[in-house]
Amino acid sequence: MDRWWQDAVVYQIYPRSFKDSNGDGIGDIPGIISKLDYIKDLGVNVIWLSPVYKSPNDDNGYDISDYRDINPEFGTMEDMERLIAEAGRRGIRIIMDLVINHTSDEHPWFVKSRQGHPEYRDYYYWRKGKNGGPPNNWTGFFGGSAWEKDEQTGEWYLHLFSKKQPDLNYHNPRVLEEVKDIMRFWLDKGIAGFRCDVINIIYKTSLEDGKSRLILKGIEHYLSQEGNHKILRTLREEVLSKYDCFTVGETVFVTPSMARDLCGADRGELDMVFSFEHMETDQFIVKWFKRRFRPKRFFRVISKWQRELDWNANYLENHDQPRSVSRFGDDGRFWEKSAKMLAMLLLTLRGTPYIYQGQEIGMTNFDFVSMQDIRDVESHNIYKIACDLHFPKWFRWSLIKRTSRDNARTPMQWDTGEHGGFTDGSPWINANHNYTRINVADQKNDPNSVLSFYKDLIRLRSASPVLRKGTFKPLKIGRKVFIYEREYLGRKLKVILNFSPRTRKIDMQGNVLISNYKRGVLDGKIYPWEGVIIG
Ligand code: ISL
Ligand code: CA
Repeated sequence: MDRWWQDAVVYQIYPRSFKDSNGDGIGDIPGIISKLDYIKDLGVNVIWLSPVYKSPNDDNGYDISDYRDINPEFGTMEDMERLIAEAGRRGIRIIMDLVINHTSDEHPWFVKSRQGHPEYRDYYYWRKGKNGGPPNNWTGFFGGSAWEKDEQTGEWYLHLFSKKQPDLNYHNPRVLEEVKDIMRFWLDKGIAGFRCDVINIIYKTSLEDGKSRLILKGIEHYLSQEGNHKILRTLREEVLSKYDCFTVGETVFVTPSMARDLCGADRGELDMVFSFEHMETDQFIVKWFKRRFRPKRFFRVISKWQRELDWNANYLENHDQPRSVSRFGDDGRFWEKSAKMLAMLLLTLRGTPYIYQGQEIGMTNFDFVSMQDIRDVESHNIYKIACDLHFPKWFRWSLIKRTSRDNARTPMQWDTGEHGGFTDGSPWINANHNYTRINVADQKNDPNSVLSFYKDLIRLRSASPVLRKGTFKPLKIGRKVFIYEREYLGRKLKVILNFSPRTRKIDMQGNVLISNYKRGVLDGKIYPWEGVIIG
Protein backbone atom coordinates (compact mmCIF):
# COMPACT_ATOMS: atom_id res chain seq x y z
CA MET A 1 0.00 0.00 0.00
CA ASP A 2 1.27 3.47 -0.65
CA ARG A 3 2.53 5.42 2.29
CA TRP A 4 0.18 8.39 1.97
CA TRP A 5 0.32 8.92 5.71
CA GLN A 6 3.90 10.11 5.34
CA ASP A 7 2.53 13.16 3.55
CA ALA A 8 -0.23 13.71 6.07
CA VAL A 9 -0.62 16.40 8.70
CA VAL A 10 -2.74 15.11 11.56
CA TYR A 11 -5.08 17.08 13.82
CA GLN A 12 -5.99 15.55 17.16
CA ILE A 13 -9.47 16.11 18.54
CA TYR A 14 -10.32 15.52 22.18
CA PRO A 15 -14.10 15.33 21.65
CA ARG A 16 -15.17 16.32 25.13
CA SER A 17 -13.49 19.69 24.84
CA PHE A 18 -13.83 20.54 21.17
CA LYS A 19 -17.33 21.81 20.41
CA ASP A 20 -20.65 21.28 22.17
CA SER A 21 -23.65 21.32 19.84
CA ASN A 22 -26.55 20.83 22.25
CA GLY A 23 -25.77 22.91 25.31
CA ASP A 24 -25.08 20.07 27.76
CA GLY A 25 -21.57 21.39 28.30
CA ILE A 26 -19.87 18.39 26.67
CA GLY A 27 -18.26 18.46 23.27
CA ASP A 28 -19.83 16.03 20.79
CA ILE A 29 -19.72 14.59 17.29
CA PRO A 30 -22.24 16.99 15.71
CA GLY A 31 -20.03 19.73 17.18
CA ILE A 32 -17.03 18.28 15.37
CA ILE A 33 -19.00 18.04 12.12
CA SER A 34 -19.89 21.72 12.43
CA LYS A 35 -16.17 22.52 12.53
CA LEU A 36 -14.98 20.35 9.66
CA ASP A 37 -14.68 23.34 7.36
CA TYR A 38 -12.43 24.99 9.90
CA ILE A 39 -10.24 21.87 10.03
CA LYS A 40 -10.20 21.60 6.27
CA ASP A 41 -9.19 25.26 6.02
CA LEU A 42 -6.28 24.62 8.35
CA GLY A 43 -4.92 22.29 5.67
CA VAL A 44 -4.70 19.03 7.60
CA ASN A 45 -5.84 15.79 6.00
CA VAL A 46 -6.17 13.37 8.90
CA ILE A 47 -8.09 13.66 12.17
CA TRP A 48 -7.12 11.53 15.15
CA LEU A 49 -10.21 11.24 17.27
CA SER A 50 -9.62 10.49 20.94
CA PRO A 51 -12.10 7.86 22.21
CA VAL A 52 -15.78 8.37 21.44
CA TYR A 53 -16.83 4.86 22.45
CA LYS A 54 -19.33 4.08 25.17
CA SER A 55 -17.64 4.68 28.49
CA PRO A 56 -18.44 5.53 32.11
CA ASN A 57 -15.75 8.22 31.75
CA ASP A 58 -13.57 7.40 34.68
CA ASP A 59 -10.66 8.33 32.41
CA ASN A 60 -12.62 10.36 29.84
CA GLY A 61 -13.29 7.58 27.38
CA TYR A 62 -10.00 5.70 27.79
CA ASP A 63 -12.11 3.26 29.81
CA ILE A 64 -14.33 1.64 27.21
CA SER A 65 -17.49 -0.28 28.05
CA ASP A 66 -18.58 -0.97 24.45
CA TYR A 67 -16.15 -0.81 21.54
CA ARG A 68 -18.95 -0.95 19.00
CA ASP A 69 -21.07 1.86 20.32
CA ILE A 70 -20.80 5.63 20.70
CA ASN A 71 -20.95 7.37 24.03
CA PRO A 72 -24.47 8.92 24.04
CA GLU A 73 -22.93 12.14 25.37
CA PHE A 74 -21.08 12.39 22.06
CA GLY A 75 -23.94 11.34 19.80
CA THR A 76 -25.05 8.23 17.95
CA MET A 77 -23.54 5.75 15.53
CA GLU A 78 -25.34 7.66 12.76
CA ASP A 79 -23.52 10.81 13.84
CA MET A 80 -20.23 8.94 13.72
CA GLU A 81 -20.95 7.60 10.24
CA ARG A 82 -21.90 11.07 9.14
CA LEU A 83 -18.63 12.41 10.55
CA ILE A 84 -16.62 9.85 8.58
CA ALA A 85 -18.54 10.67 5.40
CA GLU A 86 -18.46 14.45 5.83
CA ALA A 87 -14.76 14.41 6.61
CA GLY A 88 -14.14 12.14 3.63
CA ARG A 89 -15.98 14.55 1.37
CA ARG A 90 -13.45 17.18 2.43
CA GLY A 91 -10.48 14.94 1.80
CA ILE A 92 -9.97 14.27 5.50
CA ARG A 93 -9.50 10.74 6.83
CA ILE A 94 -10.18 9.71 10.40
CA ILE A 95 -8.15 7.53 12.68
CA MET A 96 -9.62 6.32 15.94
CA ASP A 97 -8.11 5.61 19.30
CA LEU A 98 -7.67 1.90 19.92
CA VAL A 99 -7.53 1.27 23.65
CA ILE A 100 -6.85 -2.43 24.11
CA ASN A 101 -4.53 -2.67 27.07
CA HIS A 102 -7.58 -2.45 29.28
CA THR A 103 -11.35 -2.05 29.20
CA SER A 104 -13.69 -0.33 31.59
CA ASP A 105 -14.69 -2.39 34.63
CA GLU A 106 -18.22 -1.83 33.33
CA HIS A 107 -17.50 -3.64 30.05
CA PRO A 108 -19.67 -6.80 29.89
CA TRP A 109 -16.51 -8.92 29.60
CA PHE A 110 -15.29 -7.66 32.94
CA VAL A 111 -18.71 -7.80 34.56
CA LYS A 112 -18.89 -11.50 33.67
CA SER A 113 -15.25 -12.06 34.47
CA ARG A 114 -15.73 -10.63 37.94
CA GLN A 115 -18.70 -12.97 38.50
CA GLY A 116 -16.44 -15.90 37.70
CA HIS A 117 -18.05 -16.73 34.35
CA PRO A 118 -15.87 -19.58 33.03
CA GLU A 119 -15.64 -18.14 29.52
CA TYR A 120 -14.67 -14.67 30.67
CA ARG A 121 -12.71 -15.14 33.89
CA ASP A 122 -9.46 -15.37 31.90
CA TYR A 123 -10.07 -12.25 29.84
CA TYR A 124 -8.36 -10.41 32.70
CA TYR A 125 -5.68 -11.11 35.27
CA TRP A 126 -7.08 -12.53 38.50
CA ARG A 127 -4.74 -13.71 41.24
CA LYS A 128 -4.85 -14.52 44.93
CA GLY A 129 -3.30 -11.98 47.28
CA LYS A 130 -0.05 -12.53 49.15
CA ASN A 131 0.13 -12.10 52.95
CA GLY A 132 -3.04 -10.07 52.99
CA GLY A 133 -1.71 -7.76 50.30
CA PRO A 134 -1.74 -7.69 46.50
CA PRO A 135 -0.36 -10.60 44.41
CA ASN A 136 2.83 -8.70 43.54
CA ASN A 137 4.57 -5.38 44.13
CA TRP A 138 3.67 -3.72 40.82
CA THR A 139 2.68 -0.07 40.85
CA GLY A 140 0.44 1.69 38.32
CA PHE A 141 0.72 4.69 36.04
CA PHE A 142 -1.69 6.74 38.12
CA GLY A 143 0.09 5.99 41.39
CA GLY A 144 -0.33 3.26 44.03
CA SER A 145 -0.64 -0.51 43.66
CA ALA A 146 -1.58 -1.95 40.27
CA TRP A 147 -3.97 -4.40 41.94
CA GLU A 148 -7.47 -4.09 43.30
CA LYS A 149 -9.14 -6.62 45.54
CA ASP A 150 -12.58 -7.79 44.53
CA GLU A 151 -14.78 -8.63 47.50
CA GLN A 152 -16.96 -11.13 45.60
CA THR A 153 -14.22 -13.76 45.21
CA GLY A 154 -11.47 -12.33 47.37
CA GLU A 155 -9.15 -12.34 44.35
CA TRP A 156 -7.31 -9.35 42.94
CA TYR A 157 -7.29 -7.98 39.38
CA LEU A 158 -4.52 -6.12 37.61
CA HIS A 159 -4.97 -2.51 36.48
CA LEU A 160 -1.97 -0.53 35.26
CA PHE A 161 -4.16 2.59 35.09
CA SER A 162 -7.17 3.51 37.23
CA LYS A 163 -8.96 0.77 39.14
CA LYS A 164 -11.83 1.17 36.70
CA GLN A 165 -9.46 0.13 33.88
CA PRO A 166 -8.70 -3.60 34.34
CA ASP A 167 -5.93 -4.95 32.07
CA LEU A 168 -6.84 -7.50 29.42
CA ASN A 169 -5.03 -10.84 29.45
CA TYR A 170 -3.37 -11.52 26.10
CA HIS A 171 -2.31 -15.00 27.20
CA ASN A 172 -5.91 -15.86 26.40
CA PRO A 173 -6.12 -16.12 22.58
CA ARG A 174 -9.81 -15.20 22.62
CA VAL A 175 -8.97 -11.69 23.70
CA LEU A 176 -6.95 -11.06 20.55
CA GLU A 177 -9.78 -12.48 18.43
CA GLU A 178 -12.13 -9.94 20.01
CA VAL A 179 -9.69 -7.15 19.24
CA LYS A 180 -9.35 -8.18 15.60
CA ASP A 181 -13.14 -8.11 15.22
CA ILE A 182 -13.35 -4.67 16.77
CA MET A 183 -10.68 -3.34 14.42
CA ARG A 184 -12.46 -4.78 11.38
CA PHE A 185 -15.74 -3.32 12.55
CA TRP A 186 -14.31 0.21 12.42
CA LEU A 187 -12.10 -0.21 9.36
CA ASP A 188 -15.18 -1.47 7.49
CA LYS A 189 -16.89 1.78 8.42
CA GLY A 190 -14.21 3.61 6.51
CA ILE A 191 -11.73 4.82 9.10
CA ALA A 192 -8.11 5.11 8.04
CA GLY A 193 -6.36 3.50 10.96
CA PHE A 194 -5.71 3.71 14.66
CA ARG A 195 -3.74 5.54 17.29
CA CYS A 196 -2.94 2.62 19.55
CA ASP A 197 -3.05 3.49 23.23
CA VAL A 198 -0.07 2.29 25.37
CA ILE A 199 0.44 -0.39 22.77
CA ASN A 200 3.90 -1.52 23.90
CA ILE A 201 2.78 -2.70 27.34
CA ILE A 202 -0.18 -4.91 26.51
CA TYR A 203 1.59 -8.26 26.93
CA LYS A 204 2.63 -9.25 30.45
CA THR A 205 5.26 -11.97 30.22
CA SER A 206 5.07 -12.85 33.89
CA LEU A 207 3.46 -11.56 37.05
CA GLU A 208 6.53 -11.82 39.23
CA ASP A 209 7.55 -9.04 41.59
CA GLY A 210 9.28 -6.13 39.93
CA LYS A 211 12.76 -4.94 40.73
CA SER A 212 12.83 -2.26 43.31
CA ARG A 213 12.67 1.08 41.54
CA LEU A 214 11.16 4.45 42.14
CA ILE A 215 8.26 4.26 39.73
CA LEU A 216 6.40 1.56 37.89
CA LYS A 217 7.67 -1.42 39.76
CA GLY A 218 7.19 -4.44 37.52
CA ILE A 219 7.64 -2.69 34.20
CA GLU A 220 10.42 -5.07 33.11
CA HIS A 221 7.77 -7.79 32.90
CA TYR A 222 5.58 -5.96 30.39
CA LEU A 223 7.53 -3.30 28.50
CA SER A 224 7.90 -4.17 24.78
CA GLN A 225 7.94 -7.92 25.32
CA GLU A 226 8.41 -10.46 22.54
CA GLY A 227 4.77 -11.51 23.04
CA ASN A 228 3.81 -7.90 22.37
CA HIS A 229 5.68 -7.83 19.07
CA LYS A 230 3.99 -11.04 18.08
CA ILE A 231 0.55 -9.56 18.71
CA LEU A 232 1.36 -6.51 16.60
CA ARG A 233 2.58 -8.67 13.72
CA THR A 234 -0.60 -10.73 13.87
CA LEU A 235 -2.80 -7.65 13.82
CA ARG A 236 -0.88 -6.27 10.85
CA GLU A 237 -0.97 -9.52 8.94
CA GLU A 238 -4.51 -10.57 9.57
CA VAL A 239 -6.31 -7.24 9.77
CA LEU A 240 -4.50 -4.01 8.96
CA SER A 241 -2.78 -5.17 5.77
CA LYS A 242 -6.20 -5.76 4.20
CA TYR A 243 -7.08 -2.07 4.42
CA ASP A 244 -5.58 1.19 3.21
CA CYS A 245 -4.75 2.42 6.69
CA PHE A 246 -1.95 3.21 9.11
CA THR A 247 -1.22 2.88 12.81
CA VAL A 248 0.60 5.14 15.21
CA GLY A 249 1.51 3.55 18.50
CA GLU A 250 1.59 5.42 21.75
CA THR A 251 4.67 3.76 23.14
CA VAL A 252 5.73 4.62 26.65
CA PHE A 253 9.33 4.46 27.89
CA VAL A 254 10.78 3.49 24.52
CA THR A 255 14.36 4.01 23.44
CA PRO A 256 15.12 4.52 19.74
CA SER A 257 16.15 0.89 19.38
CA MET A 258 12.93 -0.35 21.01
CA ALA A 259 11.00 2.02 18.76
CA ARG A 260 12.73 0.68 15.64
CA ASP A 261 11.62 -2.81 16.62
CA LEU A 262 8.05 -1.56 16.86
CA CYS A 263 7.82 0.50 13.70
CA GLY A 264 10.76 -0.29 11.45
CA ALA A 265 9.54 -0.70 7.87
CA ASP A 266 10.80 -4.30 7.82
CA ARG A 267 9.09 -5.29 11.08
CA GLY A 268 5.47 -5.52 9.95
CA GLU A 269 4.16 -4.10 13.22
CA LEU A 270 3.25 -0.40 13.58
CA ASP A 271 3.80 2.41 11.06
CA MET A 272 5.15 4.98 13.48
CA VAL A 273 5.28 5.68 17.20
CA PHE A 274 4.91 8.54 19.62
CA SER A 275 8.01 8.55 21.75
CA PHE A 276 8.24 10.45 25.02
CA GLU A 277 11.88 11.34 25.55
CA HIS A 278 11.60 14.94 24.33
CA MET A 279 8.61 15.41 26.65
CA GLU A 280 10.68 14.20 29.57
CA THR A 281 13.48 16.72 29.22
CA ASP A 282 11.87 19.08 31.75
CA GLN A 283 11.35 16.49 34.48
CA PHE A 284 13.16 14.26 36.95
CA ILE A 285 12.11 10.60 36.80
CA VAL A 286 8.38 11.33 36.85
CA LYS A 287 6.52 14.17 35.27
CA TRP A 288 5.37 15.49 38.66
CA PHE A 289 8.91 16.55 39.49
CA LYS A 290 9.73 19.28 37.07
CA ARG A 291 13.11 20.73 36.36
CA ARG A 292 13.93 23.81 34.39
CA PHE A 293 13.32 23.54 30.70
CA ARG A 294 16.70 23.66 29.01
CA PRO A 295 16.33 23.99 25.26
CA LYS A 296 19.67 22.32 24.55
CA ARG A 297 18.59 19.10 26.23
CA PHE A 298 15.39 19.21 24.19
CA PHE A 299 17.23 19.83 20.88
CA ARG A 300 19.60 16.96 21.59
CA VAL A 301 16.78 14.51 22.16
CA ILE A 302 14.86 15.64 19.08
CA SER A 303 17.98 15.38 16.99
CA LYS A 304 18.75 11.94 18.31
CA TRP A 305 15.30 10.59 17.41
CA GLN A 306 15.35 12.28 14.01
CA ARG A 307 18.60 10.54 13.21
CA GLU A 308 17.94 7.17 14.75
CA LEU A 309 14.50 6.53 13.30
CA ASP A 310 13.63 6.68 9.66
CA TRP A 311 10.21 8.09 10.41
CA ASN A 312 8.87 9.78 13.55
CA ALA A 313 5.41 10.77 14.72
CA ASN A 314 6.22 14.34 15.76
CA TYR A 315 4.23 16.13 18.45
CA LEU A 316 4.62 18.84 21.06
CA GLU A 317 1.18 18.49 22.61
CA ASN A 318 -1.66 16.09 23.18
CA HIS A 319 -4.47 15.53 25.69
CA ASP A 320 -1.98 14.26 28.30
CA GLN A 321 0.56 17.08 28.14
CA PRO A 322 0.61 20.70 29.24
CA ARG A 323 0.40 23.28 26.45
CA SER A 324 3.63 23.71 24.50
CA VAL A 325 3.64 27.50 24.43
CA SER A 326 3.46 27.57 28.25
CA ARG A 327 6.03 24.82 28.58
CA PHE A 328 8.68 25.32 25.89
CA GLY A 329 7.81 28.86 24.80
CA ASP A 330 6.84 32.06 26.60
CA ASP A 331 3.12 32.47 27.12
CA GLY A 332 3.58 36.04 28.36
CA ARG A 333 5.40 38.73 26.43
CA PHE A 334 6.43 36.51 23.51
CA TRP A 335 3.29 34.41 23.39
CA GLU A 336 2.63 34.96 19.71
CA LYS A 337 6.24 34.72 18.55
CA SER A 338 7.03 31.61 20.53
CA ALA A 339 3.80 29.84 19.55
CA LYS A 340 4.72 30.42 15.91
CA MET A 341 8.29 29.31 16.40
CA LEU A 342 7.12 26.05 17.98
CA ALA A 343 4.82 25.58 15.00
CA MET A 344 7.85 25.87 12.77
CA LEU A 345 9.72 23.23 14.73
CA LEU A 346 6.81 20.81 14.56
CA LEU A 347 6.15 21.27 10.87
CA THR A 348 9.72 21.17 9.58
CA LEU A 349 10.96 17.97 11.21
CA ARG A 350 11.13 14.72 9.29
CA GLY A 351 8.06 12.63 10.09
CA THR A 352 4.31 12.99 10.37
CA PRO A 353 3.30 16.09 12.38
CA TYR A 354 0.45 15.93 14.89
CA ILE A 355 -1.26 19.16 15.94
CA TYR A 356 -3.41 19.04 19.06
CA GLN A 357 -6.66 21.05 19.07
CA GLY A 358 -6.03 24.62 20.17
CA GLN A 359 -2.29 24.42 19.56
CA GLU A 360 -2.90 26.12 16.22
CA ILE A 361 -4.19 29.24 18.00
CA GLY A 362 -1.57 29.14 20.75
CA MET A 363 -3.80 28.02 23.61
CA THR A 364 -2.04 28.12 26.98
CA ASN A 365 -2.15 26.17 30.24
CA PHE A 366 -5.26 26.64 32.37
CA ASP A 367 -5.69 29.52 34.82
CA PHE A 368 -7.40 27.43 37.52
CA VAL A 369 -6.76 28.29 41.15
CA SER A 370 -7.79 25.16 43.06
CA MET A 371 -8.46 21.43 42.89
CA GLN A 372 -12.17 22.18 42.53
CA ASP A 373 -11.56 23.12 38.92
CA ILE A 374 -9.64 19.91 38.19
CA ARG A 375 -11.46 17.00 36.55
CA ASP A 376 -8.70 14.52 35.70
CA VAL A 377 -8.69 11.24 37.64
CA GLU A 378 -4.90 11.13 37.47
CA SER A 379 -4.51 14.59 39.03
CA HIS A 380 -6.90 13.71 41.83
CA ASN A 381 -5.04 10.45 42.55
CA ILE A 382 -1.69 12.21 42.66
CA TYR A 383 -3.04 15.05 44.81
CA LYS A 384 -4.32 12.50 47.28
CA ILE A 385 -0.96 10.73 47.40
CA ALA A 386 0.71 14.10 47.98
CA CYS A 387 -1.74 14.75 50.87
CA ASP A 388 -0.92 11.35 52.40
CA LEU A 389 2.77 12.25 52.18
CA HIS A 390 2.02 15.51 54.04
CA PHE A 391 3.32 17.72 51.25
CA PRO A 392 2.26 21.32 52.00
CA LYS A 393 -0.79 22.58 50.17
CA TRP A 394 1.01 25.18 48.04
CA PHE A 395 3.44 22.52 46.88
CA ARG A 396 0.69 20.03 46.03
CA TRP A 397 -1.07 22.64 43.97
CA SER A 398 2.13 23.68 42.22
CA LEU A 399 2.62 20.06 41.07
CA ILE A 400 -0.89 19.89 39.68
CA LYS A 401 -0.83 23.34 38.13
CA ARG A 402 2.26 22.78 36.06
CA THR A 403 1.68 19.20 35.11
CA SER A 404 -2.01 18.28 35.17
CA ARG A 405 -3.41 16.83 31.98
CA ASP A 406 -6.33 19.23 32.36
CA ASN A 407 -3.98 21.93 31.06
CA ALA A 408 -4.71 20.50 27.64
CA ARG A 409 -8.36 19.73 28.27
CA THR A 410 -9.93 23.15 28.75
CA PRO A 411 -12.50 23.93 26.06
CA MET A 412 -11.40 24.92 22.58
CA GLN A 413 -11.55 28.72 22.33
CA TRP A 414 -13.69 29.56 19.32
CA ASP A 415 -14.70 33.17 19.92
CA THR A 416 -15.21 35.87 22.55
CA GLY A 417 -18.63 34.55 23.57
CA GLU A 418 -19.17 33.05 27.00
CA HIS A 419 -16.94 29.97 27.62
CA GLY A 420 -15.08 30.86 24.45
CA GLY A 421 -18.00 29.81 22.28
CA PHE A 422 -17.51 26.18 23.25
CA THR A 423 -20.97 25.71 24.72
CA ASP A 424 -24.22 27.54 25.41
CA GLY A 425 -24.57 25.64 28.64
CA SER A 426 -22.14 25.20 31.48
CA PRO A 427 -18.96 23.41 30.43
CA TRP A 428 -17.82 20.14 32.05
CA ILE A 429 -14.50 21.87 32.67
CA ASN A 430 -13.99 25.63 32.77
CA ALA A 431 -12.60 27.56 29.86
CA ASN A 432 -9.41 29.54 30.26
CA HIS A 433 -10.38 33.19 30.78
CA ASN A 434 -7.90 34.21 28.14
CA TYR A 435 -10.41 33.19 25.46
CA THR A 436 -11.20 36.87 25.10
CA ARG A 437 -7.63 37.31 23.79
CA ILE A 438 -6.88 33.90 22.28
CA ASN A 439 -9.61 32.54 20.02
CA VAL A 440 -10.29 31.30 16.51
CA ALA A 441 -12.63 34.12 15.46
CA ASP A 442 -10.00 36.80 16.06
CA GLN A 443 -7.23 34.87 14.37
CA LYS A 444 -9.14 33.60 11.39
CA ASN A 445 -8.97 36.70 9.27
CA ASP A 446 -5.72 38.07 10.62
CA PRO A 447 -2.86 37.17 8.27
CA ASN A 448 -0.36 37.66 11.11
CA SER A 449 -2.06 35.39 13.62
CA VAL A 450 -0.69 32.15 15.03
CA LEU A 451 -3.48 30.34 13.17
CA SER A 452 -2.52 31.90 9.85
CA PHE A 453 1.11 30.97 10.47
CA TYR A 454 0.09 27.34 10.97
CA LYS A 455 -1.83 27.45 7.70
CA ASP A 456 1.13 28.99 5.88
CA LEU A 457 3.50 26.36 7.23
CA ILE A 458 1.17 23.48 6.40
CA ARG A 459 0.80 24.81 2.87
CA LEU A 460 4.54 25.25 2.55
CA ARG A 461 5.11 21.73 3.75
CA SER A 462 2.61 20.23 1.30
CA ALA A 463 4.32 22.08 -1.53
CA SER A 464 7.84 21.12 -0.47
CA PRO A 465 9.24 17.64 -1.09
CA VAL A 466 12.29 18.71 0.94
CA LEU A 467 10.18 19.28 4.05
CA ARG A 468 8.11 16.16 3.50
CA LYS A 469 10.73 13.68 2.40
CA GLY A 470 14.12 15.23 3.06
CA THR A 471 16.81 13.93 5.37
CA PHE A 472 17.48 15.66 8.67
CA LYS A 473 20.91 16.94 9.68
CA PRO A 474 21.57 19.01 12.81
CA LEU A 475 23.89 21.94 12.10
CA LYS A 476 23.89 23.57 15.52
CA ILE A 477 22.62 22.45 18.88
CA GLY A 478 23.23 25.53 20.98
CA ARG A 479 22.05 26.49 24.43
CA LYS A 480 19.08 28.31 22.93
CA VAL A 481 19.51 28.07 19.19
CA PHE A 482 18.69 25.04 17.08
CA ILE A 483 19.66 24.86 13.41
CA TYR A 484 19.08 21.92 11.11
CA GLU A 485 19.10 21.13 7.46
CA ARG A 486 16.66 19.15 5.40
CA GLU A 487 17.79 17.78 2.05
CA TYR A 488 16.06 16.02 -0.78
CA LEU A 489 17.57 15.23 -4.19
CA GLY A 490 20.24 17.86 -3.73
CA ARG A 491 17.79 20.54 -2.71
CA LYS A 492 18.40 21.96 0.79
CA LEU A 493 16.51 24.03 3.34
CA LYS A 494 17.80 25.26 6.68
CA VAL A 495 15.63 25.86 9.72
CA ILE A 496 16.82 28.25 12.43
CA LEU A 497 15.03 28.47 15.75
CA ASN A 498 15.74 30.86 18.61
CA PHE A 499 14.36 29.63 21.94
CA SER A 500 15.21 32.83 23.80
CA PRO A 501 14.01 36.38 24.37
CA ARG A 502 17.35 37.73 23.13
CA THR A 503 18.48 38.62 19.65
CA ARG A 504 21.31 36.33 18.55
CA LYS A 505 23.95 36.64 15.87
CA ILE A 506 24.31 33.86 13.35
CA ASP A 507 26.54 33.53 10.33
CA MET A 508 24.11 32.14 7.86
CA GLN A 509 22.74 33.50 4.68
CA GLY A 510 19.95 32.67 2.33
CA ASN A 511 16.57 33.71 1.12
CA VAL A 512 13.99 33.69 3.84
CA LEU A 513 11.17 31.40 2.82
CA ILE A 514 9.17 32.14 5.90
CA SER A 515 9.80 33.70 9.31
CA ASN A 516 7.51 34.53 12.20
CA TYR A 517 8.86 38.08 11.94
CA LYS A 518 7.91 38.35 8.26
CA ARG A 519 11.13 39.81 6.92
CA GLY A 520 12.62 39.38 3.46
CA VAL A 521 16.30 38.50 3.92
CA LEU A 522 18.34 37.03 6.70
CA ASP A 523 20.69 39.75 7.98
CA GLY A 524 22.93 37.78 10.33
CA LYS A 525 20.61 38.29 13.28
CA ILE A 526 17.89 36.19 14.70
CA TYR A 527 15.30 37.92 16.85
CA PRO A 528 13.65 36.81 20.10
CA TRP A 529 11.76 33.53 19.57
CA GLU A 530 12.28 33.83 15.86
CA GLY A 531 11.93 30.87 13.55
CA VAL A 532 13.21 31.09 9.99
CA ILE A 533 13.38 28.76 7.03
CA ILE A 534 16.01 29.69 4.48
CA GLY A 535 16.53 28.09 1.12
O1 ISL B 1 0.08 11.18 31.22
C1 ISL B 1 0.54 10.17 31.63
C2 ISL B 1 0.52 9.76 33.03
O2 ISL B 1 1.41 10.51 33.75
C3 ISL B 1 1.10 9.19 30.73
O3 ISL B 1 1.99 8.34 31.36
C4 ISL B 1 -0.07 8.41 30.17
O4 ISL B 1 -0.77 7.78 31.19
C5 ISL B 1 0.43 7.39 29.23
O5 ISL B 1 1.04 8.10 28.21
C6 ISL B 1 -0.72 6.57 28.68
O6 ISL B 1 -1.68 7.41 28.10
C7 ISL B 1 -2.75 6.86 27.44
O7 ISL B 1 -3.40 5.83 28.14
C8 ISL B 1 -4.04 6.21 29.37
C9 ISL B 1 -4.92 7.45 29.22
O8 ISL B 1 -5.26 7.93 30.49
C10 ISL B 1 -4.23 8.55 28.44
O9 ISL B 1 -5.10 9.63 28.24
C11 ISL B 1 -3.77 7.94 27.14
O10 ISL B 1 -3.21 8.89 26.27
C12 ISL B 1 -4.86 5.04 29.80
O11 ISL B 1 -5.68 4.62 28.74
CA1 CA C 1 -22.97 18.11 23.87
